[in-house]
Amino acid sequence: MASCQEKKEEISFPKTDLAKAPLVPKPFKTISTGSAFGLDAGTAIFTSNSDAGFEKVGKFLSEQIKSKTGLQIGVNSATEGTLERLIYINQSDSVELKGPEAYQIYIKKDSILLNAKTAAGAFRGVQTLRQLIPEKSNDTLTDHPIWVIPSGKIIDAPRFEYRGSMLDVARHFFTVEEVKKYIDALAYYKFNTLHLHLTDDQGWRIEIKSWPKLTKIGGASEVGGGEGGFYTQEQFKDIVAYAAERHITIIPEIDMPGHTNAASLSYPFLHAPDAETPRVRTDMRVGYSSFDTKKDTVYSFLDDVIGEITAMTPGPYFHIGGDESHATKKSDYIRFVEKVQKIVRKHNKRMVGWNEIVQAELDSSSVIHFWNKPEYALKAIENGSKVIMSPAKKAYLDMKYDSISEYGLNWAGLIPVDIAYKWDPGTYVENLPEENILGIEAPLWSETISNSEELEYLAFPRLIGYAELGWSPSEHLDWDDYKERLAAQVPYLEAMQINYYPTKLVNWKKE
Ligand code: TNX
Repeated sequence: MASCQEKKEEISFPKTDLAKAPLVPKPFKTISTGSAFGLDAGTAIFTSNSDAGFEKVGKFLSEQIKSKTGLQIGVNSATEGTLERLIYINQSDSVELKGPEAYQIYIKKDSILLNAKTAAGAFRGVQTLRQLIPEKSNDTLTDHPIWVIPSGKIIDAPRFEYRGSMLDVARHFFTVEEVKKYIDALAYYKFNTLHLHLTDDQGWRIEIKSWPKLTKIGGASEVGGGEGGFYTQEQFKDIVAYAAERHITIIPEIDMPGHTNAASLSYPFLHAPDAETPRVRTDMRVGYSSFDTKKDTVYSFLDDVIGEITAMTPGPYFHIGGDESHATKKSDYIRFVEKVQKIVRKHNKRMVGWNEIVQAELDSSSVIHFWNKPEYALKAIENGSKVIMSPAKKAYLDMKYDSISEYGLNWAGLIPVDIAYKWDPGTYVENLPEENILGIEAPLWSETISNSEELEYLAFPRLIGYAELGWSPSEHLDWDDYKERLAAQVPYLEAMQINYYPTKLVNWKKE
């Protein structure tokens, strides 16, 4: 040990400034102490053993260190003799940790201490550590490579409990691998939810064992005439588990009573006689399909569908869509939403629906997903319901950046990278109190995109800004400060082979 200590003394680090690290989302509070922790082959990770989740978080960190630096860092395994520096991930019940996702990091010369109440909090803190590890080692400080991590203290907790994105796998199908790649990026920026829009007029993407034609017939098409596709239940469970390992909850959406052409094409009894007759749809129109809200068999069908899906999703929510049901009479729509809410409650989930659902009488546990009408979001207050903020004009990842954007739509306007960042989800809907706001979600509709490269072109870099809007306190939301930190994300995006739109608004830090 004595020789180790001497060795440590020898390293004299250049002066550092933790507060200048380009972290996204920006932490609640950062205090610099000017020195450094040298990550090298002599580092070991140890974790609390009071909660099995902490060791998993330690292993995740070890894997990420390996892929970034090549270092093989043991978790709860190093022997005294080889241990020079320590990263300790500690379960703590400290009252200073506000909420399950809060964490604190103390970085000193000989140790990093990461405190969190829950494994989810530890996982969020690990993302901060990943961002603090430099791309390149310093090979001149000592006789071996060292990755210099600035010393100091970070105190952090999210502003909103719900920070999500949505992927429309219905208009175009995305493979399990493509969804996992998106989940990896969400995790890096501390998102905790991925909403999957699993069904629409053009396709049904989730296997339902009691109604096999949904995927056999309804899964075989997509926008533009491609072959479509669907997830088997095993594949869907695999996505849920992959997300859960990253402390991300999957929210499944079955859109209804409109956006149901693919379901009604598979089982014609579902179809409302007044709506357009089901046929394979590969166009982008909306608002022409509807379930028959008067038939009991439609509700027993939905009980089966909701039952099978909720059995595979551990998260608290089930999303019923409910948007743009222009082919359903208003009174029928209201009754339908109220009946489906009962089914969702029966399966022990909280119902989420696009903002139109407030026309129905809602349970206070149901969540309103705001996208276009502020007056609908405000109705949530009367009801005691929470609201997810996805204003189309600011948060829709499928809107074009500018008039020359390759992909995307423009019905809600163009959304350049600065406009996507310059709004506050806490005050966007006037008179909606922050305590009614569950959080923020950035939806990515897929009419114009069909693979990871195209998806990433629309999502990045805007998604990174939404991560900060959901996590960081409003005092930290400053475009000029943010755009510098955004520019520094290039090495991560390149290492992960994530495509992004290189907007001229940002001075990208390319090699
Ligand atoms: C509106 S937003 C829709 C979707 C489209 C999207 C395209 C919402 C709840 N419904 O059906 O895909 O616009 O931007």
